[in-house]
Amino acid sequence: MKIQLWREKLDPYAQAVSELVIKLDNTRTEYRRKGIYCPIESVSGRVKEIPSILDKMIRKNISFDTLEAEMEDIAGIRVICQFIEDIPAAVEIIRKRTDIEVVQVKDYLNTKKESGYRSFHLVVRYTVNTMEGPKELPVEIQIRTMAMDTWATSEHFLQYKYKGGLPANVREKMAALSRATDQLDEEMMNVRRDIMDAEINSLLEINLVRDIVTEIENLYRVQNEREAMKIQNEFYRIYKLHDMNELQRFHDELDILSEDNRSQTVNFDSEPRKFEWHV
Ligand code: 0O2
Repeated sequence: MKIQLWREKLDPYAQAVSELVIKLDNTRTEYRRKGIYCPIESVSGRVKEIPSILDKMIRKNISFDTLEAEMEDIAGIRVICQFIEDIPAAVEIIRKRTDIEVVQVKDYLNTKKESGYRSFHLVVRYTVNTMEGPKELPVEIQIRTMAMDTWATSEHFLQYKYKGGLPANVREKMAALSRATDQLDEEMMNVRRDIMDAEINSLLEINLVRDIVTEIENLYRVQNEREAMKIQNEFYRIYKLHDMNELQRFHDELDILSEDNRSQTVNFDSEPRKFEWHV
């Protein structure tokens, strides 16, 4: 047997995982910046641990040399959704990407595994660029709700503890917990609309406040400090009202003033105009 260079083998998978986590996380940021509800709640990833790879190699009679072709979950991405209904939307986001090719679907969402495991898996092909050139790798993307994820994480630890298989009483407890998880997910759907509205409102506030503080900072750089302070104090006064309409009105006025100020700044022939905030 020749030497098996594990690090060399696994490094491209690590690259694929970090790239995909950043890309999918960025999609989430884009939605948030636009104040749109994102079906993806969080994204994480991992490279399968070597003992886990070894166990699977033994179990499935896979050799080191054929790992790329025969083991699809060495690189794993986990996409967490708040609600079951978000899962198809998250799948759509992934399917639409041109840098990911979906090659297989494993639907443990509608067909639960015997263990009680529920999740939607996509096996995809993704290309990383290494020093040796492009390398296409399989990546498993697991998409599930927070509740499903909690169950799977706990059950995964138990699998590690009971290597030979879970004892019957533990299996029964996990099956009962799996049913409770289904119920939680079902009931979460009843409050989905409310939670989505609340989330969108909070995003609107976050984006408005971000814009406002940026505008104030920009004005401070081109105007005198006293004027910028006046505006800042007015912003804090309005913020305390917790009134989105007022905050939006303040934002729009500030926008007009900043725009006005910018046009004065680029007009080199005219005297720079003093910026006045009328309160
Ligand atoms: P780790 O440590 O995350 O790598 P098989 O592995 O033969 O059962 P297959 O077809 O190779 O199944 O892949 P499948 O079903 O997509 O499973 C791959 C991964 O899905 C697993 O990797 C787990 O992360 C998760 N998974 C699948 N079934 C279960 C389950 O019953 N319970 C839990 N907790 N997770 C599951 P690994 O290798 O198990 O773990």
